Amino acid sequence: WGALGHQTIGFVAQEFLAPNAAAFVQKHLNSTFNHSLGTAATWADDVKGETAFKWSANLHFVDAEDSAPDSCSVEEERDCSTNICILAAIANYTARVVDTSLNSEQTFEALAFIDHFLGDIGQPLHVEAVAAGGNDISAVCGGSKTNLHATWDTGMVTKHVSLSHGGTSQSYAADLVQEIKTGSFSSLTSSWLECSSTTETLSQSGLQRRFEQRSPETPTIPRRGLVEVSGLPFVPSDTVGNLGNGLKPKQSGGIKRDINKILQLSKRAGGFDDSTIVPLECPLVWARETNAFDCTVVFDFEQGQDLCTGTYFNNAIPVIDLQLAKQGFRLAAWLNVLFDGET
Ligand code: DCM
Ligand code: DCM
Ligand code: DCM
Ligand code: ZN
Ligand code: ZN
Repeated sequence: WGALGHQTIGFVAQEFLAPNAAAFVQKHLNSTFNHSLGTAATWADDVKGETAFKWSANLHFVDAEDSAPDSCSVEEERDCSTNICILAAIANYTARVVDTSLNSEQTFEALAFIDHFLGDIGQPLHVEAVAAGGNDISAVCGGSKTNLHATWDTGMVTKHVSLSHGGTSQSYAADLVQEIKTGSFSSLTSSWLECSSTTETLSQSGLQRRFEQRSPETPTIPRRGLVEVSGLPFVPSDTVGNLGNGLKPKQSGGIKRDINKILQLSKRAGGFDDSTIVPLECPLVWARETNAFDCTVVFDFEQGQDLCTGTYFNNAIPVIDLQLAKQGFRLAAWLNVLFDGET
């Protein structure tokens, strides 16, 4: 999501915090963020372009290697084997936000990342590999040329909020909160919290499905798997470029530079390629629910069609309302479980 979507999610969450969670937020989000999950929700996007936080850029999504729009699925082993994805990021920062051995800056980062990633995991194109989450599919929104991903992150949200919800994240959040408390969403909230354990691991849950091993005689490098390069530690395959096409590393001219790049990236990845991150059940449950929209509304359009009007827009808006309200409510519930022991 863009800033408007993320802030809306944060402002929705702010309305449902239990006392200890509210106090934790008040304490760890300083006045720069108005002590609010709404204002702090964009911090993760604001820093991801900075050198010091480059390692976090790929934590905003999971490239689910399904066959959308024909077949939708998210699998932890297939899609997040490096732990460099939003599923593992939520597990990581959920453990860190309650780790009292961390300093106040680290605790702030953990809270701000949770604030942001519980939003992004509700955006259908943040849980989809096709065309880099739709970034490589051109689209038209309101007469302007853009791409499918940006149309979902910002284009449709901006138009919808300006047409129907007062034009700001605060006014949109207030409308969604109303729907949650007494309107059309009130009958759904208990189902939204069906998964709400912050500690239940994926392996405990029984949701994990072993991915079939590829036959050894056709060794292809999975897009998001791990490959071994001439005795170096395992590195993410998407940093290796075309090394997988039967080329021995020494036959490749640019290999020395590539390896330096890989080593730098590995270092910057901080704890994220670390096997100490234990996948949780709930992020996968949420991601699968979100990813299902990639097999319904998301890709249902013709080349050149304006997506920010007519049938496509009318079908997408209920999904956007639902996903923003639901992830805001889940964000509050997640913090309530962590700090108040309840949802
Ligand atoms: N803190 C907290 N709860 C946590 C982690 C940290 O209340 N789960 C607080 C304690 C400190 C501040 O954050 O006031 C930063 O910790 P420190 O003083 O150790 O840097
Ligand atoms: N993104 C995604 N899936 C990808 C690549 C990117 O969801 N495979 C997201 C991250 C940003 C947006 O798309 O929200 C634009 O990405 P970037 O800034 O990396 O081009
Ligand atoms: N980091 C993180 N999660 C972890 C480990 C580290 O977010 N599980 C962050 C903290 C630092 C950066 O990664 O900003 C590098 O951390 P370190 O110096 O501990 O590798
Ligand atoms: Zn995005
Ligand atoms: Zn993001």
